[in-house]
Amino acid sequence: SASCGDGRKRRVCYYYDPGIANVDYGADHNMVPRRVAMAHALVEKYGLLADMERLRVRPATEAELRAFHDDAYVRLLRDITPDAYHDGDLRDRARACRVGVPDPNEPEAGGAGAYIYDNPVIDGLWDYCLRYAGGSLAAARALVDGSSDIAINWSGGMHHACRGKASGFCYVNDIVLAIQELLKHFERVLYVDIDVHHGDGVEAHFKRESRVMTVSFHLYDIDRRGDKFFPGTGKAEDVGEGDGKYYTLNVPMKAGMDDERYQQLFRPIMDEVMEKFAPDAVVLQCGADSLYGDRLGEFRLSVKGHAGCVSYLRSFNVPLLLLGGGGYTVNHVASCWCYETAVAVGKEKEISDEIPFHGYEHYYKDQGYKLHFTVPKKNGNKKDDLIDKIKQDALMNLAMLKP
Ligand code: ZL4
Ligand code: CA
Ligand code: ZN
Repeated sequence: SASCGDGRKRRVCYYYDPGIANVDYGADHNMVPRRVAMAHALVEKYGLLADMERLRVRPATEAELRAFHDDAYVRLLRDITPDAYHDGDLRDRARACRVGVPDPNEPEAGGAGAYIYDNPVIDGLWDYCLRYAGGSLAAARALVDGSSDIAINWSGGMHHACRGKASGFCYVNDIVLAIQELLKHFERVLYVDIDVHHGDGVEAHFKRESRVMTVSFHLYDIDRRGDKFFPGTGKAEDVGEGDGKYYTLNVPMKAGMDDERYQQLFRPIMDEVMEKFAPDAVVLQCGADSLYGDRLGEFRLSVKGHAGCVSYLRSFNVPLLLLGGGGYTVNHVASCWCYETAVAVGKEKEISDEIPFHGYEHYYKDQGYKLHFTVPKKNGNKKDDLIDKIKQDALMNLAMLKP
């Protein structure tokens, strides 16, 4: 089995489109696309661009989006603007697709109305969707044409978007599009999702497909007072259907997961997945809301703990697509994706813990201007019996996979 973080070099390509950094979901919204510009500024100042090929900025086309999304939804994303929303017909079409402009006179209406806060009609929405999807497609093609071993698009990873509607801050599912692109060349594609939320949109699309295996690690809590943790799916019993039965794996966890316990699950489970499924390409959604201190997530991973997943999968020497995703404490997100870029090129031991001057250094005051924030130790019982149960459930499902 694999040894962690071997020193062998990889050909890495990197996608960054500055056009995404200025997108604004709204003043109080948790999703802040500027975090990708912050990560990029760090990557640049640490000198990591010299070790990667920079992919050309290439927005997706309408036709490319239609490879997954339905026509009516693509047309809506193309036509809708904050202004156009307020007149008549478009408003109803938008609401049906779960996008909208929140009404201040109707704070958090029930039903579809509530989700409009999650998926607002923002200025430049169509352009934004084409740009982040274009990045994931370009990255996938760099693996398909064999020019790279690892391809990175931190602005992608929007795992909740569905065929005909937005969900959970995600409008276009760039992951499904990228996997479809990889399937044109690779026989089997593995999707791994370490965002704190369940990767429901990707799972739903491939749950009947045996050429794609999806594995999501996430916080699962339907028993909380008031509400479930979003999206409320992803229990261990959900294993896929038909030809795809057992090609879906869910690893539901409780709040408070730390590096040690996360890796106690991630490594043995991924060892088994890599051996049984033997993928020809791996897509890793690196949602950074599983880090300690996230505004939405409730895990306690350090940057090194999170990046341990990247180095572990990298060590298998299979073409690897790295995507972003969630991440709502922007300094933590930028630290994490910069460090993971360093892991991809094999230079994580060489980059200094001192945040360089790069224009966003003031965001790092609370972490002492260090790349690695500290995770306070938490005492109390470790509930390792729970970890064992989660691991057993996962390994039992994997045992059903034909080798
Ligand atoms: C907000 O404060 O759980 C949006 C979203 C906007 C501004 C002011 C509006 C106030 C938290 C979240 C009302 C907001 C109510 N504003 C939002 C069931 C919900 C219906 C909508 O990382 N309300 C929905 C989505 C999740 C729900 C998580 C993770 C994406 C990813 C990949 C998506 N939706 C309840 C919430 C705020 C807001 C404050 C918010 N929304 C937190 N969690 C959700 O997996 C990128
Ligand atoms: Ca996940
Ligand atoms: Zn998330």
